[in-house]
Amino acid sequence: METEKINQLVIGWLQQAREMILASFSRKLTVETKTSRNDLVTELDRQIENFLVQQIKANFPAAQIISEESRPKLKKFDPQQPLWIIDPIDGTMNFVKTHHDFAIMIGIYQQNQGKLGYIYDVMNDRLYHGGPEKGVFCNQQRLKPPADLPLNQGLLEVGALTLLYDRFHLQKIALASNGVRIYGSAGIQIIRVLTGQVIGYVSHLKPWDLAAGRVLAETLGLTVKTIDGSIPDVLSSVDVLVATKNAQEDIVRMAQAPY
Ligand code: 2AM
Ligand code: CA
Ligand code: CA
Ligand code: CA
Repeated sequence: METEKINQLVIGWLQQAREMILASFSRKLTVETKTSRNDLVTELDRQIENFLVQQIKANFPAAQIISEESRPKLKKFDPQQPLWIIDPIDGTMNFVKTHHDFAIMIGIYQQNQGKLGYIYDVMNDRLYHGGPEKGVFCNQQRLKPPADLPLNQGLLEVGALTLLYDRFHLQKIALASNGVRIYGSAGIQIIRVLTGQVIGYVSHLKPWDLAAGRVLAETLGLTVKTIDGSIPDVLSSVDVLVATKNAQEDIVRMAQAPY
């Protein structure tokens, strides 16, 4: 199926998923913990995931699917076939506590190359979407590549735990920026890099946290690198940096400094 037809289908599913989320605010939700008291899953994470997986399977029988709440095994994928990577609600803690600053994310890859990415900022009704064939859009508006500013000329988004535990000198790196911001959703934080509001985002991410944003960031000429400056594997959990090229060089250099 051609890219634009896939795109129209996915946008329609995401709009339906948003309606499910808005409708859920009028009832009490089931919330469970996973690995720790701060690692949550709600009935909506599962409902959105099931809905998207059903739609993909019905329309694309050859699709391989990785989605967070199905606890996927990450070894068995054929790079020749399309791979859909889903985070049904990114920022579940924000969803539960604030009803704001969470996203639905889908990344579509083939031969380890990103084809299409979707980050839906649900509460602001802003869908960031696109890929190398068509460019990157916020709803209907095309995004321009952000200015290539260095670390000391912009704000930096980070993962809270990565900063609090001071992994790879992140506190020093954050102090070298114009200031640190922590929105608590990888998707929302990557959007802020895409739009040039911040110069980078650094965190430890799982494949579904990065898949969508990676396609969009690379399409806009931003870099997506591990903290030691190498290219992240699509199926690995990594310390990763989505940033302008200049900020990426600054951050990797500081992260590699000896203790
Ligand atoms: P999630 O809500 O989809 O789990 C919060 O800092 C960001 O880190 C969110 O994007 C969140 O995605 C992600 N994250 C990944 N693993 C996490 C964990 N064990 N606990 C909390 N957030 C996690
Ligand atoms: Ca989660
Ligand atoms: Ca996530
Ligand atoms: Ca999630």
